[in-house]
Amino acid sequence: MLPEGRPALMGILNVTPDSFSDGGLHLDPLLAVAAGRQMVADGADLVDVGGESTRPGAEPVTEAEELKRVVPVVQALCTDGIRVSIDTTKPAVAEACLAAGAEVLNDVTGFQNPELREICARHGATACIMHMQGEPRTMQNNPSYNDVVGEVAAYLEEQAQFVQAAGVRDVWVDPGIGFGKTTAHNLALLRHMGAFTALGYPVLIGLSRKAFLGRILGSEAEPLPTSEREEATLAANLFAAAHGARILRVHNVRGHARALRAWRALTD
Ligand code: HH2
Repeated sequence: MLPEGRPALMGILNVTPDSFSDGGLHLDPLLAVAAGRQMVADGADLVDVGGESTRPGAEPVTEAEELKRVVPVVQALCTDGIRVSIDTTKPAVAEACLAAGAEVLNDVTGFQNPELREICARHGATACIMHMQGEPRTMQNNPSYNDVVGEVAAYLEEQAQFVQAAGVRDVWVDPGIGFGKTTAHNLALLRHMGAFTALGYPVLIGLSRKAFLGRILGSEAEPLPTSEREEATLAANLFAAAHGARILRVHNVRGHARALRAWRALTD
């Protein structure tokens, strides 16, 4: 399902009031569906629907609330023939969305929950395994590693084996930019993308508008705000593409589709 010669673009569609960049924009299901369709018109290969923010400090939402937010949106997009990924950690949400036609299960907790592995296998879905240190509420308090690249790669390799042992055939891996990582950790992960591509699974990178870009542009104490991180996002994503990322998870699909067209003209 992944294109050759360029990374796939995964459009971010958060049906939440509090996501760090698009929070509140798509809480109305009609607006969410329209935004998903627009992403595809702009060049998205698939749309990642999420109903719970995982930004640092985010409060968890109930299963009932998350189901209410995402299922109608996933149903409508799948009915349109749009490829959908569901960004959830809850088995009931995964089950409902994969039953509605979503093709990818994106779990920021890395499929540590065996129930998610079983659901993903039963639906023949792709598992997107992400690395996170800690949990969203506290993960940015004091992230620490001896060898961030080695530890993240070892974790992804081990989780990929668990997921495959449960019967999942298609696996993507994601180092989890910004999930329990300092600016230096994020930069090390991107600089050493080869450690992740070497695992043999398509690598997804989700860095769009994240705080480390604001800190590079501003300072650690005064990061540039989310709305000022678009050019840095494009630069970092083109770097990731050049180093083998197969899927880029982005807010601004149109800008990335255009940038990738120019990039491809040079790399073809
Ligand atoms: N980042 C976010 C959410 N889900 N999934 C994967 N696989 N990789 C990521 O890097 C990733 C992810 C956080 O970004 P966003 O969805 O824009 O914000 P929020 O969590 O506040 O809804």
